Amino acid sequence: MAGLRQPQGQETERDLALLGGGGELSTRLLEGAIALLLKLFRAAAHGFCSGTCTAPARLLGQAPSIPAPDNHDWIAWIGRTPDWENPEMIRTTSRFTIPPFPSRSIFAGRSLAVWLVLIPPLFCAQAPRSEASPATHRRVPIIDVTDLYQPFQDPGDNFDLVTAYALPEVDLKAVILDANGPFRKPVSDHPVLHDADKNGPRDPGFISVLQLNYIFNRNVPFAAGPFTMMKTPEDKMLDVPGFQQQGVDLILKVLKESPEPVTILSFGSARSIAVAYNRDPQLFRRKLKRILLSAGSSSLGFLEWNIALDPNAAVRLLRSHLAIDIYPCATKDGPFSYEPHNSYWKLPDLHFVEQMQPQLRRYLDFALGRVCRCDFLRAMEEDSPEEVKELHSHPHHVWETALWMEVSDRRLVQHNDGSFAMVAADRVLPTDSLLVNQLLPVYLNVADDGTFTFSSASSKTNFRLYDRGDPHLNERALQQALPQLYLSYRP
Ligand SMILES: [Ca+2]
Repeated sequence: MAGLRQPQGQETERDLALLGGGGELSTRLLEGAIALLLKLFRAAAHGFCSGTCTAPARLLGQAPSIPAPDNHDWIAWIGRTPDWENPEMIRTTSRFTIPPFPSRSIFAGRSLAVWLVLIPPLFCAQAPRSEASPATHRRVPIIDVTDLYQPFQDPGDNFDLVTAYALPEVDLKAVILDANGPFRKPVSDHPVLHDADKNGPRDPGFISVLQLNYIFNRNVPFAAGPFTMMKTPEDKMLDVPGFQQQGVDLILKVLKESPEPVTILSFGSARSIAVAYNRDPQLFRRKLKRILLSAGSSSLGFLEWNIALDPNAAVRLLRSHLAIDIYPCATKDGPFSYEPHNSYWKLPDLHFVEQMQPQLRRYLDFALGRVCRCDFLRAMEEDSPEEVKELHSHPHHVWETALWMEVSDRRLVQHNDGSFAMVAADRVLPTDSLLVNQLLPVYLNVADDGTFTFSSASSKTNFRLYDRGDPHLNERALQQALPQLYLSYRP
């Protein structure tokens, strides 16, 4: 998809002349000119200026700062948003990027009449509105570490990986499958989580990754991490079978080869990340942007799942000086409870899956239905049996959404019609209300068992803590906004 995108600002006068070719002032042109003037008027009425604009923020109680559009974002900013998720639209709309309008230098030497002829057709083009997509398309390189299995242990992991592929803001460099030996067995014998799972056997989710590479026409590298726990926080795990070292090696390879720092998102145990760090801490200092860690509890008294999977891994990272954003999954009351600083929320059902792009729908149904087919790629071309739909009526537990909002620089907003959405930061409207969804600097103290406490930081710290304000409002908003996001995904 990246190959289809043209660098911004590359369009020339010639392109504009071509768009205006013929110079015929048709009804469409007049409509376009009127629409342009109306939009400019509206933009001015909303306080559009050369610096920043301040929007009301009813729910948050503080005024967000919305950057004014840069030179290339005019069309997007006033409501004609190219759909970056649709290659056809990228091909079509990328021509409409315009030079600074109309700066003194460009305006000089052109008559107003020329601009009136050239510009209206830009606004007549019927680009679909996609307020959620970003105006720019510089993508954030990420590594996704997930304890995704085939068949699932938590179907949320199979579900969540779609977002790593589909979000236009991220560039998925690798998938690391965090596999834990006890859960590969028919009945797990994990030393702490031993009663939790009788639904095995299973293996790392290679099939899910292959299916998504197939659906998205990608070749995202993937590998499994070690199946066993770290013996100490400093363990480099050089003694585990080579196959299980591939996940660690892949993290190091991506960091080495990336020209810019990479963000790592961790949705299972942090073992592969911690081991990779133990092997090459200097590389992490140079090439890691941040770790977004979905693990732990926001209040003491509960040993959360992702920490319990490998406490030494959590201890290693949380005693390092790496930049880490913590998204606690649980609270003292367990994994399905609500506090301002934990990330859990619940979808009442998955019926929206039925409206998703067909291959993505089949991918999810394949996972949810624990389908076991040799032709697992061809299965993406065939609709699932009707009985799988039954599974869509079950509630669905989610812990991952806030991390994706952060890495894609989206905001959770309520529009003035009452609806909720996750929108790109530069698409927040002056009339939108921002919901609390932020990271607070904290000091963090981790115990040897991986549990941690935190306190507000007044000086430099490498940790930030997730804060969602009212967790029930957050849940209500995400129950609407996440299905919408999934429905927007186009391979
Ligand atoms: Ca997980």
